[in-house]
Amino acid sequence: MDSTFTKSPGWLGWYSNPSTPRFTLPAGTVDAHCHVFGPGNEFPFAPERKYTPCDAGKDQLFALRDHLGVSRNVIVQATCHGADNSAMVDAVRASKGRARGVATVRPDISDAELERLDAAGVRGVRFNFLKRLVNAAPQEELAAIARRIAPLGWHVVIYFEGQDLEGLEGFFGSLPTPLVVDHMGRPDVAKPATGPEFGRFLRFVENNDVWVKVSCPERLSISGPPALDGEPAPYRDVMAFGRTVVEAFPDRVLWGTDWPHPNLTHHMPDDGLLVDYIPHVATTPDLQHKLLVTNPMNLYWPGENA
Ligand code: 0GY
Repeated sequence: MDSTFTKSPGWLGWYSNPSTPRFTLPAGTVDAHCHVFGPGNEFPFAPERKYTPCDAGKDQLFALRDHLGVSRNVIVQATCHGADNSAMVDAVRASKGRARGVATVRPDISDAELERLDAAGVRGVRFNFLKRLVNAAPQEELAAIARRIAPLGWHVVIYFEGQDLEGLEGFFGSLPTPLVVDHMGRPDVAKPATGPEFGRFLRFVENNDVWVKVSCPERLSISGPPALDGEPAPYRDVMAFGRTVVEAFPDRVLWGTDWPHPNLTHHMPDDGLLVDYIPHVATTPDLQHKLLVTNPMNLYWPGENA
């Protein structure tokens, strides 16, 4: 049952009956980008939120994890919860070591609270540059947060759109932590993966301590997930971007579902199909293992066996 909150008009709920993937995920696979929403009557959405989602709690996330054959999750604080990390932390704790978290924090957060988040399993903070999701925070404020979290060995997750990289890359390069880019920096897939805009992104990754999530084909795609001749051809206009990144930076790529897929307006992806997309961008067992297991383990569970 949904909480007492009223969902944003046109809100699409997550796919309730995902297919069983044809692609078998390697043992130890990490879904390195997903969220929890509420449930709102237990973990209220933040007053400053830009959207009100459906409920999508930890039990539903863990059921999807098990259905897809995923072992672990990285749960990224969603903007609808602002800087109240309670729902995310509750889910990470409930996972019994099978999830890590990425938080949203304000610069006045206490050392004790940072330590509490660290002990719970948080390993990063997210800086969001999408105006439809957050009011822009001053860069000095973000830099101050990065300086606070660097000694904990955390990283900064950055979410921006492709055309904005030019204005932001100097700031990103000045941050003292590793960076993790959401959704390949949101390229405009109407432009070629070999073109100058994506070229700038690839140079940025090459020249900095950057990891890249080759996630969200469903969000970036213009063609969508049509079935051709009865065969799924998942998000083919995004494939060249993902494959380019995986092949150029095989040791610094991550994959995630982005469940429960906030703010999609045209279609809600079948999460099983998102798994079937993976071998189109990571085309060999070796690349798949790095993308799905080795790399996220190195970043989020260093020293642990998958
Ligand atoms: C994503 C993408 C989006 C939303 C959020 O925290 C969020 O609200 O991340 C988006 O609307 O593009 O990564 O889930």
